[in-house]
Amino acid sequence: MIPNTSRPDFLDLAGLLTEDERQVQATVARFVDERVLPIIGECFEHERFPRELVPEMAALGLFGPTLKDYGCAGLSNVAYGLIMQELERGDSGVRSFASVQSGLVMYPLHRYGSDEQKTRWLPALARGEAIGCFGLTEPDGGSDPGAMKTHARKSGGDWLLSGAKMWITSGSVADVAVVWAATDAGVRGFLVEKGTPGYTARDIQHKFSLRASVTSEQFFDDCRIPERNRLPLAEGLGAPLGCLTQARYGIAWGALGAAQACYQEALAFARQRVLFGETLIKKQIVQQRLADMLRRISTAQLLAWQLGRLKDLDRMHHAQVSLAKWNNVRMALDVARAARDLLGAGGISIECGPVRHMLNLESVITYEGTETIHQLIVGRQITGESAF
Ligand code: TGC
Ligand code: FAD
Repeated sequence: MIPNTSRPDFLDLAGLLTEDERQVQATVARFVDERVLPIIGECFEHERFPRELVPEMAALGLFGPTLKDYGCAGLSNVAYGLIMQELERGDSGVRSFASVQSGLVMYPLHRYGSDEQKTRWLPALARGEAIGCFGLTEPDGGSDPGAMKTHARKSGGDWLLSGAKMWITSGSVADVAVVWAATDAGVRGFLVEKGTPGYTARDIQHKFSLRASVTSEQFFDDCRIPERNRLPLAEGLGAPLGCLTQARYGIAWGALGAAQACYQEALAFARQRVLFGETLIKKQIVQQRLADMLRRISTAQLLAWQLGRLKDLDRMHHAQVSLAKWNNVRMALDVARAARDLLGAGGISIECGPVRHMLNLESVITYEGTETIHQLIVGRQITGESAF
Protein backbone atom coordinates (compact mmCIF):
# COMPACT_ATOMS: atom_id res chain seq x y z
CA MET A 1 0.00 0.00 0.00
CA ILE A 2 1.22 3.49 -0.78
CA PRO A 3 1.67 5.39 2.50
CA ASN A 4 -0.28 8.51 3.41
CA THR A 5 1.37 11.30 1.48
CA SER A 6 0.53 14.19 3.78
CA ARG A 7 4.00 13.60 5.33
CA PRO A 8 5.63 12.70 2.06
CA ASP A 9 7.01 9.18 2.03
CA PHE A 10 5.60 7.96 -1.28
CA LEU A 11 8.30 5.33 -1.77
CA ASP A 12 8.09 4.03 1.81
CA LEU A 13 11.49 5.19 2.94
CA ALA A 14 10.34 4.54 6.51
CA GLY A 15 10.27 0.85 5.59
CA LEU A 16 14.00 1.00 4.79
CA LEU A 17 14.92 2.42 8.18
CA THR A 18 15.87 0.52 11.30
CA GLU A 19 13.66 0.78 14.37
CA ASP A 20 16.32 2.98 16.04
CA GLU A 21 16.37 5.33 13.04
CA ARG A 22 12.58 5.61 13.06
CA GLN A 23 12.63 6.43 16.75
CA VAL A 24 15.30 9.09 16.33
CA GLN A 25 13.28 10.69 13.56
CA ALA A 26 10.06 10.66 15.60
CA THR A 27 11.78 12.22 18.61
CA VAL A 28 13.31 15.06 16.63
CA ALA A 29 10.07 15.57 14.68
CA ARG A 30 8.23 16.05 17.98
CA PHE A 31 10.85 18.53 19.18
CA VAL A 32 10.51 20.53 15.96
CA ASP A 33 6.69 20.51 16.08
CA GLU A 34 6.51 21.50 19.74
CA ARG A 35 9.53 23.74 20.24
CA VAL A 36 10.73 25.12 16.89
CA LEU A 37 7.66 25.73 14.75
CA PRO A 38 5.76 27.82 17.33
CA ILE A 39 8.59 30.40 17.59
CA ILE A 40 10.47 30.27 14.32
CA GLY A 41 8.43 32.89 12.45
CA GLU A 42 9.11 35.41 15.20
CA CYS A 43 12.83 34.49 15.28
CA PHE A 44 13.12 34.90 11.52
CA GLU A 45 11.26 38.21 11.55
CA HIS A 46 13.39 39.66 14.35
CA GLU A 47 16.69 38.16 13.21
CA ARG A 48 17.02 36.14 16.41
CA PHE A 49 18.75 32.79 16.85
CA PRO A 50 16.67 30.74 19.34
CA ARG A 51 19.57 30.02 21.66
CA GLU A 52 17.19 28.81 24.36
CA LEU A 53 16.75 25.63 22.30
CA VAL A 54 20.44 24.66 22.50
CA PRO A 55 20.22 22.84 25.88
CA GLU A 56 17.14 20.95 24.68
CA MET A 57 18.86 19.93 21.46
CA ALA A 58 21.85 18.78 23.50
CA ALA A 59 19.61 16.79 25.84
CA LEU A 60 18.19 15.00 22.78
CA GLY A 61 21.76 14.11 21.73
CA LEU A 62 21.65 16.15 18.51
CA PHE A 63 25.27 17.37 18.66
CA GLY A 64 27.89 15.00 17.29
CA PRO A 65 25.40 12.10 17.26
CA THR A 66 27.47 9.83 14.98
CA LEU A 67 30.68 10.24 16.97
CA LYS A 68 31.80 7.57 19.40
CA ASP A 69 32.64 8.26 23.06
CA TYR A 70 32.99 11.71 24.70
CA GLY A 71 29.27 11.73 25.50
CA CYS A 72 28.19 11.14 21.88
CA ALA A 73 25.65 8.52 20.84
CA GLY A 74 27.43 6.75 17.94
CA LEU A 75 24.27 6.70 15.78
CA SER A 76 24.20 5.63 12.13
CA ASN A 77 24.73 8.21 9.40
CA VAL A 78 21.16 7.65 8.22
CA ALA A 79 19.95 8.57 11.73
CA TYR A 80 22.10 11.69 11.54
CA GLY A 81 20.56 12.54 8.18
CA LEU A 82 17.07 12.15 9.59
CA ILE A 83 17.97 14.51 12.44
CA MET A 84 19.11 17.10 9.90
CA GLN A 85 15.94 16.56 7.83
CA GLU A 86 13.67 17.13 10.81
CA LEU A 87 15.58 20.18 12.05
CA GLU A 88 15.46 21.80 8.62
CA ARG A 89 11.74 21.07 8.39
CA GLY A 90 11.70 23.62 11.19
CA ASP A 91 14.23 26.05 9.78
CA SER A 92 17.56 25.98 7.92
CA GLY A 93 19.03 28.20 10.64
CA VAL A 94 18.36 25.64 13.37
CA ARG A 95 19.78 22.87 11.18
CA SER A 96 22.80 25.07 10.38
CA PHE A 97 23.58 25.48 14.05
CA ALA A 98 23.53 21.72 14.56
CA SER A 99 25.47 21.05 11.31
CA VAL A 100 28.26 23.40 12.29
CA GLN A 101 28.44 22.18 15.87
CA SER A 102 28.50 18.51 14.77
CA GLY A 103 30.08 18.34 11.32
CA LEU A 104 32.40 21.33 11.34
CA VAL A 105 33.53 21.56 14.97
CA MET A 106 33.09 18.22 16.75
CA TYR A 107 34.07 16.19 13.67
CA PRO A 108 37.45 17.94 13.14
CA LEU A 109 38.17 17.75 16.86
CA HIS A 110 37.37 14.02 16.84
CA ARG A 111 39.27 13.31 13.62
CA TYR A 112 42.25 15.67 13.82
CA GLY A 113 42.44 16.66 17.51
CA SER A 114 44.77 15.60 20.34
CA ASP A 115 43.44 13.59 23.29
CA GLU A 116 43.66 16.72 25.41
CA GLN A 117 41.64 18.75 22.88
CA LYS A 118 39.00 16.03 22.58
CA THR A 119 38.63 15.62 26.33
CA ARG A 120 38.42 19.33 26.87
CA TRP A 121 35.94 20.22 24.13
CA LEU A 122 33.89 17.28 22.88
CA PRO A 123 31.81 16.57 26.02
CA ALA A 124 31.11 20.30 26.50
CA LEU A 125 30.10 20.69 22.83
CA ALA A 126 27.89 17.58 23.03
CA ARG A 127 26.16 19.00 26.11
CA GLY A 128 25.67 22.36 24.39
CA GLU A 129 27.64 24.05 27.16
CA ALA A 130 30.18 25.18 24.58
CA ILE A 131 29.34 26.48 21.11
CA GLY A 132 31.69 26.13 18.16
CA CYS A 133 32.17 27.65 14.73
CA PHE A 134 34.23 26.92 11.62
CA GLY A 135 36.20 29.66 9.91
CA LEU A 136 37.24 28.86 6.36
CA THR A 137 35.62 31.46 4.09
CA GLU A 138 37.35 34.82 3.72
CA PRO A 139 36.13 38.21 2.49
CA ASP A 140 37.94 37.83 -0.86
CA GLY A 141 36.10 34.66 -1.84
CA GLY A 142 34.88 31.42 -0.36
CA SER A 143 34.85 29.06 -3.34
CA ASP A 144 38.63 28.87 -3.52
CA PRO A 145 39.79 28.30 0.07
CA GLY A 146 43.22 27.24 -1.21
CA ALA A 147 43.83 30.96 -1.85
CA MET A 148 43.22 31.89 1.80
CA LYS A 149 45.13 34.88 3.16
CA THR A 150 44.73 34.15 6.85
CA HIS A 151 48.10 32.88 7.96
CA ALA A 152 49.91 31.62 11.03
CA ARG A 153 53.63 31.78 11.70
CA LYS A 154 55.71 30.22 14.42
CA SER A 155 56.74 32.47 17.31
CA GLY A 156 58.70 30.60 19.95
CA GLY A 157 56.52 27.65 20.95
CA ASP A 158 53.34 29.45 19.84
CA TRP A 159 51.72 30.61 16.61
CA LEU A 160 50.79 34.15 15.60
CA LEU A 161 47.53 34.10 13.65
CA SER A 162 46.42 37.02 11.46
CA GLY A 163 43.67 37.52 8.93
CA ALA A 164 39.90 37.66 8.60
CA LYS A 165 37.05 35.21 8.06
CA MET A 166 33.62 36.10 6.72
CA TRP A 167 30.11 34.61 6.77
CA ILE A 168 30.82 32.41 9.78
CA THR A 169 27.79 30.63 11.29
CA SER A 170 27.69 31.08 15.10
CA GLY A 171 30.89 33.16 14.80
CA SER A 172 30.22 35.75 17.50
CA VAL A 173 28.64 33.33 19.98
CA ALA A 174 31.24 30.58 19.68
CA ASP A 175 33.38 29.60 22.66
CA VAL A 176 35.79 27.90 20.29
CA ALA A 177 36.47 28.68 16.63
CA VAL A 178 38.09 26.10 14.35
CA VAL A 179 40.12 28.45 12.15
CA TRP A 180 41.99 27.40 9.04
CA ALA A 181 45.17 29.27 8.14
CA ALA A 182 48.06 29.05 5.70
CA THR A 183 51.45 28.26 7.22
CA ASP A 184 54.88 27.66 5.71
CA ALA A 185 54.03 23.94 5.79
CA GLY A 186 50.57 24.29 4.20
CA VAL A 187 47.06 24.73 5.63
CA ARG A 188 46.65 24.03 9.34
CA GLY A 189 43.70 24.16 11.76
CA PHE A 190 43.73 26.14 15.02
CA LEU A 191 41.38 26.28 17.99
CA VAL A 192 40.84 29.93 18.80
CA GLU A 193 39.15 30.43 22.13
CA LYS A 194 36.75 33.23 22.91
CA GLY A 195 38.60 36.04 24.67
CA THR A 196 41.94 35.39 22.95
CA PRO A 197 43.66 38.81 22.71
CA GLY A 198 43.51 40.13 19.12
CA TYR A 199 40.42 38.05 18.22
CA THR A 200 37.16 39.92 17.54
CA ALA A 201 33.89 38.99 15.87
CA ARG A 202 30.93 41.02 14.75
CA ASP A 203 27.60 39.95 13.36
CA ILE A 204 26.49 40.46 9.77
CA GLN A 205 23.12 42.23 9.98
CA HIS A 206 20.26 42.84 7.54
CA LYS A 207 20.31 39.39 5.91
CA PHE A 208 17.27 38.38 3.88
CA SER A 209 18.14 34.72 4.51
CA LEU A 210 19.08 32.54 7.51
CA ARG A 211 17.68 35.27 9.73
CA ALA A 212 17.25 32.86 12.65
CA SER A 213 20.98 32.07 12.55
CA VAL A 214 24.00 34.07 13.73
CA THR A 215 26.40 34.88 10.87
CA SER A 216 29.58 36.77 11.68
CA GLU A 217 32.85 38.27 10.52
CA GLN A 218 35.96 37.36 12.47
CA PHE A 219 39.24 39.25 12.74
CA PHE A 220 42.57 37.91 13.98
CA ASP A 221 45.26 40.43 14.73
CA ASP A 222 48.46 38.64 15.68
CA CYS A 223 46.54 36.30 17.98
CA ARG A 224 48.96 34.20 20.02
CA ILE A 225 47.80 30.58 19.74
CA PRO A 226 49.63 27.94 21.76
CA GLU A 227 50.86 24.86 19.89
CA ARG A 228 48.49 22.75 22.04
CA ASN A 229 45.61 24.55 20.24
CA ARG A 230 46.71 23.42 16.78
CA LEU A 231 44.87 20.35 15.47
CA PRO A 232 47.84 17.96 15.27
CA LEU A 233 46.45 15.60 12.61
CA ALA A 234 45.10 18.27 10.22
CA GLU A 235 47.58 18.70 7.39
CA GLY A 236 46.79 20.46 4.12
CA LEU A 237 43.62 21.71 2.46
CA GLY A 238 42.18 18.20 2.48
CA ALA A 239 41.58 18.55 6.24
CA PRO A 240 39.00 21.37 6.08
CA LEU A 241 37.57 19.91 2.86
CA GLY A 242 37.07 16.61 4.69
CA CYS A 243 34.96 18.48 7.27
CA LEU A 244 32.89 20.01 4.47
CA THR A 245 32.04 16.51 3.26
CA GLN A 246 30.39 15.85 6.64
CA ALA A 247 28.39 19.07 6.62
CA ARG A 248 27.39 18.72 2.94
CA TYR A 249 26.11 15.24 3.68
CA GLY A 250 23.86 16.68 6.40
CA ILE A 251 22.64 19.41 4.08
CA ALA A 252 21.63 16.86 1.43
CA TRP A 253 19.26 15.45 4.06
CA GLY A 254 18.31 18.76 5.61
CA ALA A 255 17.04 20.16 2.31
CA LEU A 256 14.50 17.31 2.23
CA GLY A 257 12.94 18.64 5.43
CA ALA A 258 12.51 22.15 4.05
CA ALA A 259 10.96 20.74 0.86
CA GLN A 260 8.62 18.46 2.80
CA ALA A 261 7.38 21.34 4.93
CA CYS A 262 6.65 23.41 1.81
CA TYR A 263 4.88 20.55 0.05
CA GLN A 264 2.72 19.78 3.10
CA GLU A 265 1.68 23.39 3.46
CA ALA A 266 0.86 23.73 -0.24
CA LEU A 267 -1.21 20.53 -0.15
CA ALA A 268 -3.13 21.62 2.95
CA PHE A 269 -3.83 25.01 1.40
CA ALA A 270 -5.00 23.51 -1.90
CA ARG A 271 -7.39 21.21 -0.01
CA GLN A 272 -9.25 24.11 1.60
CA ARG A 273 -8.94 26.97 -0.93
CA VAL A 274 -12.14 27.25 -2.98
CA LEU A 275 -11.83 29.01 -6.33
CA PHE A 276 -14.12 28.88 -9.34
CA GLY A 277 -16.59 26.86 -7.26
CA GLU A 278 -14.32 24.04 -6.09
CA THR A 279 -11.21 23.35 -4.06
CA LEU A 280 -7.86 23.84 -5.73
CA ILE A 281 -6.99 20.13 -5.40
CA LYS A 282 -9.65 19.37 -8.03
CA LYS A 283 -7.74 21.39 -10.65
CA GLN A 284 -5.57 19.37 -12.98
CA ILE A 285 -2.75 21.88 -12.98
CA VAL A 286 -2.67 22.01 -9.19
CA GLN A 287 -2.54 18.22 -9.01
CA GLN A 288 0.25 18.21 -11.57
CA ARG A 289 2.21 20.74 -9.49
CA LEU A 290 1.73 18.79 -6.27
CA ALA A 291 2.65 15.54 -8.03
CA ASP A 292 5.76 17.19 -9.40
CA MET A 293 6.81 18.34 -5.93
CA LEU A 294 6.30 14.82 -4.61
CA ARG A 295 8.28 13.33 -7.52
CA ARG A 296 11.21 15.57 -6.77
CA ILE A 297 11.09 14.98 -3.01
CA SER A 298 10.76 11.22 -3.38
CA THR A 299 13.74 10.82 -5.69
CA ALA A 300 15.84 13.09 -3.48
CA GLN A 301 14.88 10.98 -0.44
CA LEU A 302 16.21 7.84 -2.12
CA LEU A 303 19.39 9.66 -3.08
CA ALA A 304 19.96 10.74 0.53
CA TRP A 305 19.19 7.27 1.85
CA GLN A 306 21.63 5.56 -0.51
CA LEU A 307 24.29 8.14 0.35
CA GLY A 308 23.71 7.40 4.03
CA ARG A 309 24.08 3.67 3.57
CA LEU A 310 27.30 4.22 1.57
CA LYS A 311 28.57 6.43 4.39
CA ASP A 312 27.67 3.81 6.97
CA LEU A 313 29.67 1.29 4.92
CA ASP A 314 32.54 3.80 4.68
CA ARG A 315 32.20 3.74 0.88
CA MET A 316 30.94 7.27 0.24
CA HIS A 317 33.03 9.47 -2.08
CA HIS A 318 32.96 13.22 -1.66
CA ALA A 319 31.92 13.71 -5.30
CA GLN A 320 28.78 11.67 -4.53
CA VAL A 321 28.06 14.08 -1.69
CA SER A 322 28.46 16.98 -4.12
CA LEU A 323 25.91 15.42 -6.48
CA ALA A 324 23.45 14.97 -3.59
CA LYS A 325 23.97 18.45 -2.12
CA TRP A 326 23.49 20.01 -5.57
CA ASN A 327 20.43 17.91 -6.43
CA ASN A 328 18.63 18.10 -3.10
CA VAL A 329 19.13 21.79 -2.40
CA ARG A 330 18.12 22.71 -5.96
CA MET A 331 15.07 20.46 -5.55
CA ALA A 332 14.13 22.11 -2.24
CA LEU A 333 14.52 25.61 -3.62
CA ASP A 334 12.32 24.77 -6.63
CA VAL A 335 9.70 23.13 -4.40
CA ALA A 336 9.72 26.09 -1.98
CA ARG A 337 9.19 28.56 -4.83
CA ALA A 338 6.37 26.48 -6.32
CA ALA A 339 4.70 26.15 -2.90
CA ARG A 340 5.03 29.87 -2.27
CA ASP A 341 3.28 30.54 -5.55
CA LEU A 342 0.46 28.09 -4.81
CA LEU A 343 -0.29 29.94 -1.57
CA GLY A 344 -1.05 33.12 -3.52
CA ALA A 345 -0.59 36.49 -1.83
CA GLY A 346 -0.76 34.91 1.62
CA GLY A 347 2.38 33.03 0.64
CA ILE A 348 4.53 36.11 1.10
CA SER A 349 3.51 36.41 4.76
CA ILE A 350 5.75 35.34 7.63
CA GLU A 351 2.77 33.24 8.75
CA CYS A 352 3.57 30.85 5.88
CA GLY A 353 6.61 28.58 5.87
CA PRO A 354 7.50 28.37 2.16
CA VAL A 355 8.71 31.95 1.75
CA ARG A 356 10.94 31.60 4.82
CA HIS A 357 12.29 28.27 3.55
CA MET A 358 12.76 29.73 0.08
CA LEU A 359 14.79 32.65 1.42
CA ASN A 360 16.83 30.35 3.66
CA LEU A 361 17.56 27.99 0.79
CA GLU A 362 19.18 30.87 -1.11
CA SER A 363 21.94 30.62 1.51
CA VAL A 364 21.93 26.85 1.57
CA ILE A 365 22.49 26.69 -2.19
CA THR A 366 25.48 29.04 -1.74
CA TYR A 367 27.17 27.80 1.42
CA GLU A 368 29.07 24.56 1.74
CA GLY A 369 30.06 24.98 -1.91
CA THR A 370 27.86 26.84 -4.37
CA GLU A 371 25.75 24.92 -6.87
CA THR A 372 28.34 25.74 -9.55
CA ILE A 373 31.19 24.40 -7.42
CA HIS A 374 29.36 21.09 -6.93
CA GLN A 375 28.63 20.85 -10.66
CA LEU A 376 32.33 21.39 -11.32
CA ILE A 377 33.32 18.78 -8.69
CA VAL A 378 31.08 16.22 -10.42
CA GLY A 379 32.35 17.39 -13.81
CA ARG A 380 35.95 16.85 -12.68
CA GLN A 381 35.07 13.41 -11.36
CA ILE A 382 33.62 12.21 -14.69
CA THR A 383 36.11 13.89 -17.03
CA GLY A 384 39.32 13.97 -15.00
CA GLU A 385 39.66 17.64 -15.96
CA SER A 386 39.58 20.40 -13.36
CA ALA A 387 37.54 23.31 -14.74
CA PHE A 388 37.37 25.50 -11.63
P1 TGC B 1 41.66 19.89 -4.41
O1 TGC B 1 42.96 19.67 -5.11
O2 TGC B 1 40.41 19.42 -5.06
O3 TGC B 1 41.72 19.20 -2.96
C1 TGC B 1 42.82 19.33 -2.08
C2 TGC B 1 42.88 18.02 -1.30
O4 TGC B 1 41.67 17.79 -0.60
C3 TGC B 1 41.02 16.58 -1.06
N1 TGC B 1 39.59 16.88 -1.16
C4 TGC B 1 38.68 16.44 -0.29
N2 TGC B 1 38.77 15.62 0.76
C5 TGC B 1 37.63 15.35 1.45
N3 TGC B 1 36.44 15.87 1.13
C6 TGC B 1 36.32 16.71 0.10
N4 TGC B 1 35.12 17.25 -0.19
C7 TGC B 1 37.46 17.03 -0.68
N5 TGC B 1 37.69 17.80 -1.77
C8 TGC B 1 38.99 17.69 -2.05
C9 TGC B 1 41.65 16.29 -2.39
O5 TGC B 1 41.62 14.91 -2.70
C10 TGC B 1 43.06 16.79 -2.20
O6 TGC B 1 43.76 15.83 -1.43
P2 TGC B 1 45.32 15.54 -1.72
O7 TGC B 1 45.68 14.48 -0.73
O8 TGC B 1 45.38 15.08 -3.15
O9 TGC B 1 46.02 16.85 -1.51
O10 TGC B 1 41.58 21.42 -4.02
P3 TGC B 1 41.20 22.67 -4.89
O11 TGC B 1 41.99 23.82 -4.35
O12 TGC B 1 41.31 22.33 -6.35
O13 TGC B 1 39.68 22.96 -4.48
C11 TGC B 1 38.67 22.25 -5.01
C12 TGC B 1 37.27 22.83 -4.58
C13 TGC B 1 36.90 24.02 -5.43
C14 TGC B 1 36.31 21.69 -4.84
C15 TGC B 1 37.26 23.22 -3.09
O14 TGC B 1 38.06 24.31 -2.88
C16 TGC B 1 35.87 23.53 -2.59
O15 TGC B 1 35.15 22.62 -2.18
N6 TGC B 1 35.44 24.83 -2.57
C17 TGC B 1 34.16 25.24 -1.94
C18 TGC B 1 34.45 25.78 -0.55
C19 TGC B 1 33.31 25.56 0.41
O16 TGC B 1 32.46 24.73 0.23
N7 TGC B 1 33.34 26.27 1.51
C20 TGC B 1 32.38 26.07 2.57
C21 TGC B 1 32.79 26.80 3.83
S1 TGC B 1 32.00 26.22 5.31
C22 TGC B 1 30.40 26.63 5.14
O17 TGC B 1 29.95 27.11 4.16
C23 TGC B 1 29.52 26.35 6.32
S2 TGC B 1 27.89 26.79 6.05
C24 TGC B 1 27.13 26.52 7.52
C25 TGC B 1 26.36 25.23 7.55
O18 TGC B 1 26.87 24.17 7.15
O19 TGC B 1 25.24 25.25 7.97
P1 FAD C 1 32.44 33.37 -4.39
O1 FAD C 1 33.39 32.25 -4.10
O2 FAD C 1 32.99 34.75 -4.48
O3 FAD C 1 31.57 33.03 -5.65
C1 FAD C 1 30.84 34.01 -6.37
C2 FAD C 1 30.15 33.35 -7.59
O4 FAD C 1 31.15 32.81 -8.45
C3 FAD C 1 29.24 32.18 -7.20
O5 FAD C 1 28.09 32.19 -8.00
C4 FAD C 1 30.08 30.95 -7.54
O6 FAD C 1 29.29 29.80 -7.85
C5 FAD C 1 30.81 31.45 -8.76
N1 FAD C 1 32.05 30.72 -9.00
C6 FAD C 1 33.04 30.46 -8.13
N2 FAD C 1 34.03 29.76 -8.71
C7 FAD C 1 33.65 29.58 -9.99
C8 FAD C 1 34.25 28.93 -11.11
N3 FAD C 1 35.44 28.32 -11.00
N4 FAD C 1 33.59 28.93 -12.30
C9 FAD C 1 32.37 29.53 -12.41
N5 FAD C 1 31.75 30.17 -11.38
C10 FAD C 1 32.40 30.18 -10.20
N6 FAD C 1 31.78 29.78 5.51
C11 FAD C 1 32.52 29.25 6.52
O7 FAD C 1 33.72 29.05 6.37
N7 FAD C 1 31.94 28.91 7.70
C12 FAD C 1 30.62 29.10 7.94
O8 FAD C 1 30.12 28.77 9.03
C13 FAD C 1 29.82 29.66 6.92
N8 FAD C 1 28.50 29.94 7.14
C14 FAD C 1 27.78 30.62 6.18
C15 FAD C 1 26.48 31.04 6.48
C16 FAD C 1 25.75 31.76 5.54
C17 FAD C 1 24.39 32.24 5.87
C18 FAD C 1 26.31 32.01 4.26
C19 FAD C 1 25.53 32.74 3.22
C20 FAD C 1 27.60 31.62 3.98
C21 FAD C 1 28.35 30.93 4.94
N9 FAD C 1 29.68 30.57 4.70
C22 FAD C 1 30.45 30.00 5.69
C23 FAD C 1 30.35 30.99 3.49
C24 FAD C 1 30.06 30.11 2.27
O9 FAD C 1 30.73 28.90 2.36
C25 FAD C 1 30.50 30.89 1.02
O10 FAD C 1 29.57 31.93 0.87
C26 FAD C 1 30.56 30.03 -0.22
O11 FAD C 1 31.60 29.09 -0.13
C27 FAD C 1 30.78 30.88 -1.49
O12 FAD C 1 31.80 31.81 -1.31
P2 FAD C 1 31.53 33.37 -1.66
O13 FAD C 1 30.27 33.78 -1.01
O14 FAD C 1 32.75 34.12 -1.31
O15 FAD C 1 31.29 33.40 -3.22
